[in-house]
Amino acid sequence: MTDPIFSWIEAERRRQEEGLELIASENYASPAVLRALGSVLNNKYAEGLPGRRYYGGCEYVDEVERIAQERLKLLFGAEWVNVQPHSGAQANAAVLLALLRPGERLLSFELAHGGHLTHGSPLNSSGKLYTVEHYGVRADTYLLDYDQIREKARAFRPKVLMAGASSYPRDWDWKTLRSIADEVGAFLVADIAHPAGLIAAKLLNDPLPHCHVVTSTTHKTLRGPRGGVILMGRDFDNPFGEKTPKGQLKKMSAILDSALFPGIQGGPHMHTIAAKAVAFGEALQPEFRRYSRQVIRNAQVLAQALMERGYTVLTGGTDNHIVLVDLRNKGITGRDAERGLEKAGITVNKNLIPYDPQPPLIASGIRLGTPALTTRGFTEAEFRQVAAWIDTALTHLSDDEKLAKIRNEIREFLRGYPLPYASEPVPVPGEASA
Ligand code: DSN
Repeated sequence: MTDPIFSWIEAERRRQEEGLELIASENYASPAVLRALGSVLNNKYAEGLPGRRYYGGCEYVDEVERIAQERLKLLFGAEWVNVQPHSGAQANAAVLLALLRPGERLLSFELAHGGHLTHGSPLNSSGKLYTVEHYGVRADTYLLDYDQIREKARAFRPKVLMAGASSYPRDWDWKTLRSIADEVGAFLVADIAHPAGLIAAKLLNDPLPHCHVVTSTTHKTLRGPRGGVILMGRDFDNPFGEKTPKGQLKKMSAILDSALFPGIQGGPHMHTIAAKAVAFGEALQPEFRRYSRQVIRNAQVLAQALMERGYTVLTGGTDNHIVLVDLRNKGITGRDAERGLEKAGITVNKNLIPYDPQPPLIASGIRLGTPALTTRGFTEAEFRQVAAWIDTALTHLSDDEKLAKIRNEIREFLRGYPLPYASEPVPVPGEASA
């Protein structure tokens, strides 16, 4: 008998194929990326770095990791990289462990305004280990206020100034942030987990020339396997002023490497590193730039089409792949919108809006993202249709029949945009077998 797990995988493959995927942090990795992920590299232990491992038999995985490093450097113009973080959370934890001692000060973007748990939330190790202060967006524009960040930095004197977001639809001014960091003697860390692919495609401001350290995930706009990376640009060689036992100055890159392993991780996941290398190779192709341009255009069209239908899009639009919708004028909560849209075959996440009167599990908004559907071939016309479906679903939230009708319509429509994944020859749970 087949393990039922494969039936659930097939059910999930179908769900991905038959619905509109609008979660901003998700994407459809290529079959080549999935092939590397499902490879025998899963079986190999390889603590250490290429050429300096704690295990034998690493000659082939060394090549894989070197290729991943070289491609990533090329993609971002980085001087130094580490491709081993299991995900963005581990990349951030390692960087903070490298740059801060317990109790030292971290200034970062407020979680409730679009920041991330790993940037100092009290629920995360970053908030438990370090002394944290946050900056946020302005209440009138929902935009970052760099004067406010400078003032906070002057008063708080952080050792690390962290930038980057999970739900901020605008670009970041890295140059100004570096001037603030330099003024107060802080390290500037950028977490580009969300817009990484758009930055690699040179469509958004580039943090590498300005930030001491950059972290990212590899599975969102970058469209690779679930994973993380750490990068450095011009500051890669800067010493911390810390001395080795032999009295030599330690390099920042060496401190970051050892903060990740053995600091917080054990063996690197070599199958994921191979899949990262495949994804970086794909992102280096001219096609990826075209794709990324379309991701932004689609988000802008989606924002515009929703505003034309009376929705409040925060900041009046977007520079990237994210559209944040404040649903208060429609009298709908984020939670109810997420549930209703799911019934209509549209997957989104409820999202706090800055200064949200609702708690996180209810929230006043939804976050929409265009990377996944753009991978399926959606352009401006399809995204106008997406806005129409969202609007119809949100205006019929208690009409299950209407929501089911939209779901069927979407399923039919998506037959024209197939995913390149082979189906598992197993029965799907809940379906009568033929
Ligand atoms: N969970 C990711 C997101 O949805 O943005 C961030 O970690």
